[in-house]
This record gives sequence, structure tokens and C-alpha cells, in this order.
Amino acid sequence: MPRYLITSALPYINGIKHIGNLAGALLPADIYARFLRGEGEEVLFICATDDHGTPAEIGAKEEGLSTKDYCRLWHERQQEVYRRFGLSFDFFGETSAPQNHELTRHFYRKLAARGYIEEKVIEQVYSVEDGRFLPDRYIIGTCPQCGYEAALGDQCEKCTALLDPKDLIGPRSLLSGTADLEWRPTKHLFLKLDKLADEVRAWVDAHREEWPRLVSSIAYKWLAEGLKERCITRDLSWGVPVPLLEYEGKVFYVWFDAPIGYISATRQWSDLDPERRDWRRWWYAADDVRYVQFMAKDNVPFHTIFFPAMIIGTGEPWTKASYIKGFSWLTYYGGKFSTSRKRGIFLDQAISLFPADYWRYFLTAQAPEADDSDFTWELFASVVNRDLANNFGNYVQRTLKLTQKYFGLTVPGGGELGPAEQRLENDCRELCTEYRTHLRQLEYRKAAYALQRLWSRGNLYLEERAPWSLVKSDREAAASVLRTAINLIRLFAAAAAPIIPFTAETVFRHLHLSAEERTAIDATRINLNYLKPGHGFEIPPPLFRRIEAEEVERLTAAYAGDR
Ligand code: B3M
Ligand code: ZN
Repeated sequence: MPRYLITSALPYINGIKHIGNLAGALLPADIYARFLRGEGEEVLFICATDDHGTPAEIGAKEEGLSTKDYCRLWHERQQEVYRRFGLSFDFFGETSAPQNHELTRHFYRKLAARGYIEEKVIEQVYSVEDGRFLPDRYIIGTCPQCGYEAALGDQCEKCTALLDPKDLIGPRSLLSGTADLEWRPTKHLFLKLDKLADEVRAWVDAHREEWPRLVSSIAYKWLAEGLKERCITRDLSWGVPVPLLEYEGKVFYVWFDAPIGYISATRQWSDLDPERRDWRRWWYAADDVRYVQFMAKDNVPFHTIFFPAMIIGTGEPWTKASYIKGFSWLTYYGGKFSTSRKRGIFLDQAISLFPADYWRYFLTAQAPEADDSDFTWELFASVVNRDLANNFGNYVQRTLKLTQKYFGLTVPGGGELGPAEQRLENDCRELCTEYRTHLRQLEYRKAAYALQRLWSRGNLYLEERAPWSLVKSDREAAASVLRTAINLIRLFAAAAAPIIPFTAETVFRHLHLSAEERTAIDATRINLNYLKPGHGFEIPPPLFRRIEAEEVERLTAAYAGDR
């Protein structure tokens, strides 16, 4: 039986992320972790802030803080927001931690010792007006591959091509907008990806059948372009310093130390309790670990090529990804979310507008899996109203209130289960099996669809058996229907728990369920006669509220940005 190591792409430290970041990495990773824990699997779910690179340096300057203080502040703020969204990391670390500095230097030394690092003097962009060398990300221009006009010097976010600032057509400084850029010579270190290409390709080939098409196609596109040596150092003061005498003022490229952050965040976790936790057990010669990574598609090249090449180059048995779940974009009214243009919805705003579970459910049902998925407030409201409020929420209220009205606040006794209940149980068994299969296979839209059909099946049962009229002619039979219906609530909440954990918790509490009574959705354990007559319950407040048209209008106007 494998153990499951789960990581979500490490969010950049600079500021609160938007709901697209939640949809395309953090949330699906969390749902998977919660689901597997519920299935009794051993899981370690790790994330961290990606602290290095230019975004932190620039952000700190803007806020008048030292980069260190800036990172501490935003790390805490991000952690707090993720907690409010119910993200159940076993540990949320930071790539600026000493553990990451140490491990990054270790990777570098191993790669250098094995001949995969080369030093070169290169011409680098110096901006006279800005008075500094410009990191690749601060040079903007037209992508030579696809013609996108706002490509950055390291990558075109439209076509995902990895770029060099030299490739850009019409380059300008992103800081000042100046086109007065000079090339000046400076020394840098390069990772010889070309020498590792065959081994990386063999590794990708070994996974080609299993990985989602989105992921393997990006990997093969990259391999087809040919792997070239890649600069892994930068002229910056914030980052992991290069441990060489003549490299003062230079640090490792953020994409060199960030993926190592997965490992070192695990080490941060185990350093807190070394008697009971062992990071190596997950990361080093860990043959029984199934490692699943979650990320948006622009991160895929780094995880299918660059990081595995680094690992292979060390010659050491670091854990490589078994499965990579890549996501397309969540768009906002057909366009991109934009932090700089304040377009879209940031997580702190989102959580102040609606409880976490509304977002968690919506972003699962509309997950940008194979294709981009478009956010509109109309769609958000219609999914919340239809699936959460009208379907699941109503079912719970209706069932418990009817029971209270006719039998009081305990599971009613009497009556026999008949063919309708048998059919119901069979259907639930099938739908739960389907749901669990989709979650195992990381198919989020399909999983949400199965869940929604499971809830509908409950409403259908109520309609079919109509306990409100049955009670007049056959009180015992009505009791058995409502008893079954309450048992269904338990099943519905247990199934939904990985996706909407807060609501599931509310339901469990009101049904007075113990910890072990809160799971059990595998077909062999489904039992609609589990909660026995006399078991007490309370009526929860309405689980979800409907979002009406005026509110949609108000939100649409308030979150328009400059579109
Ligand atoms: N911070 C990019 C991003 O947030 C980058 C991911 C690092 S994963 C090791 O999209
Ligand atoms: Zn492009």
C-alpha cells in the first residue's frame, strides 16, 4: 500500500492570491488529501510560500519593509487565508527557511560535482534608467513564438514557451518602461539540461500513459524544442546566495530553489518534532511513496523537465512525481485575472463575501481541468443555488424538520424497509463508487457531478415516498422513510466532506455523530439503517443561502476591475 505525498505549487509570497490560484492547485490538492485521509490512507500534504525572486524584492520596496519582514508578514497573511478556506496542509513552510538554503546548496554542489553545472560570462540586460541589472521577469516584450505582446523575459504566459530576454521582440523595462537597455557582461552558472535530456525523456516516457494529456503534451513540446543549458543564478540580493567567492551579490534563480522547497518544507515540519517525524522517509529512497503534484499549466515545464532534471543530475534517490495534475486557467468574464489591474476576486475578498464551502464547491464543479473555465457571478450564483441551496441544503432542512414535526428530535422507530429503500441503497452504492473513482483519478468535475446526483437521489426518494402525506395513513411507514432519509444525510455529508468540509462538520455535529460515524462511503459499508431509533439530532441553521439576482448585479459591478 503506497503512502501519499501531496504538494500544491508554492504560491509566490507577494500578496494574497486570487481564486484562480485556489482553483488550479491549492484546492484540488486539499480535496485529494482530505479524500485519501478519509479513505484511511497515510497522507502528507505539504505547501509553502515561494519567498524568493524579484516579486518579493519589489513588493518589499513598495511597502517600505525589509524583504525578510515583508516575507514574514505575507507568509502569515497567506497562511491565515488558507486556513479560512479549510486547506488542510500538514505543513505550510517557506522557501526562505534555513532548511531550504541548505538543501539548495546541497543540490548545487552535487550537480556541480557531477559535471552538470557550467560557468559562463554572459551579456545581461542592464537598465541605465533603473540603475540595475534587470531580472528576466522585469523585461517585457513580444513573444517570438506566438506574438503575445506582454511576454516576460523568462516565459510567455500565453503559450508557456520558456524564453530568454534576448528572444523578446521590442524589450522594455517593466519597472520604468524604458527601452534604454544595455547588455553588460556578468558571470553566471548554468544547469546543463542538454546533458540530462535523455534521462529526463525516459522518465517522461515512463509516465506518458498515466499523466493527463495537458501535462504530457507540455512536457513533450518542451522536449521537442530541445533542452538547452539554463542559467540558474541572478543578480539579486534576496535568495539563496551562491556559495562561491566571486559570486557575491548573486543568488540562485527562484525556480532553482522553489521546487527544492517541497522537500525542505517537509524538513521544516520534521525538525519541529524529530522524534516522530522523518522527512527522509518521504523524500529519500522512499519507494512506497506515491507523490502527486498539483499546479497550473504554466508551472508544468518546471515540474516535468527542470526539477526532475535537477534530481536526476544529483544521482541521488530523491522522490520524483508519480502523477502531475495540471490545470488550465480560471478566467474572469473571458479574460485573465490580473493582480496589477485588480481584476477578478482575491481570496480575502472571496471569503468575506461567501463562506469557504461555496467557493470550494463551485471551483470543483467548474474546475479548469482540460479546458479553461470561466468565472461569472451569474454562474457562481446558479451553481450555488441549484446544487448547494436547493439540492443538498434543502434536503437536510426538509428531512430534519419533517421528522421534528411528526416525531420529535430523535430518529423515529417503526416500519419496515421495502423495495424503495433497497433501490435507493443500490443507487447510492453505485453513485458513491463512481464518486470515489473520480476522486481517486483526480477528475474533479466528474466527482462533483456524481455528488450532485447523489444528493438529487435523496430528494427523489422524498418525493417518491412523500412522508408528509404517508404520515396520515401509515405513521410507521412514514417513520421508516424519515429514518432512512436521516441516514442518507449522514452519507451525503460524509461523501461531501472533502469538498465542503465546513458544511459536513455542521451536519455531523447536528446529527451527533462520533468521529468514526463520519466516514463510511465505500460501497461495502453503505448502510441506510445505521442510525437507530432514538438517536438524537438537532436542526442546523440553513446550510446555504440562495444568491438572488440583485446581489449578482451588485457583485458584478463591484468586481469589474478595469475590464
Ligand atoms: N511560485 C509560480 C506560481 O505560483 C511558482 C510555483 C513554484 S512551485 C515550486 O505560479
Ligand atoms: Zn508565446
